[in-house]
Amino acid sequence: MTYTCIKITIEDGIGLIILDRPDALNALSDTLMHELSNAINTFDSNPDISVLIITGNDKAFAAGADIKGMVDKTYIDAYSSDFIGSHWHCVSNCRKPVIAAVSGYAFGGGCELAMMCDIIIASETAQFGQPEIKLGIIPGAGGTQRLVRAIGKSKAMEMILTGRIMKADEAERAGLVSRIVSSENLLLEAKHIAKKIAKLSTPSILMAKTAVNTAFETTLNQGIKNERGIFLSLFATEDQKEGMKAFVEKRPPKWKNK
Ligand code: DAK
Repeated sequence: MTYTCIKITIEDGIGLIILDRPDALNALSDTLMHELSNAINTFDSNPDISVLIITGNDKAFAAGADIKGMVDKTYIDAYSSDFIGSHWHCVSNCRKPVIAAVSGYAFGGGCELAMMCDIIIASETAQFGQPEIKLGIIPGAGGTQRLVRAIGKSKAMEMILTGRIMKADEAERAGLVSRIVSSENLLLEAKHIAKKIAKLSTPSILMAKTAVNTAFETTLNQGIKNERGIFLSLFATEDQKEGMKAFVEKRPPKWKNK
């Protein structure tokens, strides 16, 4: 597939996706979302890639879904087309860890896209918001659910009901982002984290992601049972033997990803 709204590169086991519609503040058009979905699926099935990073530019991660592409849609257009298609779930369906590196606006679908990622790193210029209410709609890609889980009901309700924007420092305090770095270092830091993950044993990384995500889907008891099953299954891997042996022998492990 030829990409016109994103750019991709592969480096050191990291698949980097840059949202690239700067004139529209990276508004998430249908084309962009289809390209993003294609790139994520391609990276997810590439054995040479361990971690994905999604980023935008200094001004915008993404200012939301493309309002100009939605303005004239009728209910029946939306219902009978691929409007709420699987391309909007591409990040949540990705088995490998995905890091969002956010500078500037992450509004509406842009904020939702960041929240679909596993880790959000923000620059000090990042701003998060779900301003859909000001357009006469509500968030449509998980915002009403993921924001509550990330920052709690009161803050999420205030943001969703009023369209209030949250700056990077508040987002960090509220737990939406894992850390804030300078704009110049944003991608560097995201790559640094990605490389740390990429160096570890792939089966345990994939299973850790699955186990953590179960916390959003089930009860504490069920989640702990699920964790126990995954934990025990890792004792069937060669990498568990190697990881523990390497510790005992005081040397770095040589992962086989098996
Ligand atoms: N869509 C389309 N174009 C956008 C855009 C957007 N969301 N945001 C900005 N742009 C365009 C502007 O129209 C402008 O284009 P030109 O006029 O130059 O042609 C250009 O980007 C620069 O924007 P501004 O001139 O407005 O720049 P400012 O710095 O003055 O303001 C701003 C930046 C981010 C505060 C402002 O642009 C703004 O308020 N943008 C809209 C933010 C917003 O309301 N976002 C939520 C959109 S609704 C779905 C899942 C999810 C969604 C939908 C469906 N399915 C699963 C089907 C999500 C919906 C949304 O995200």
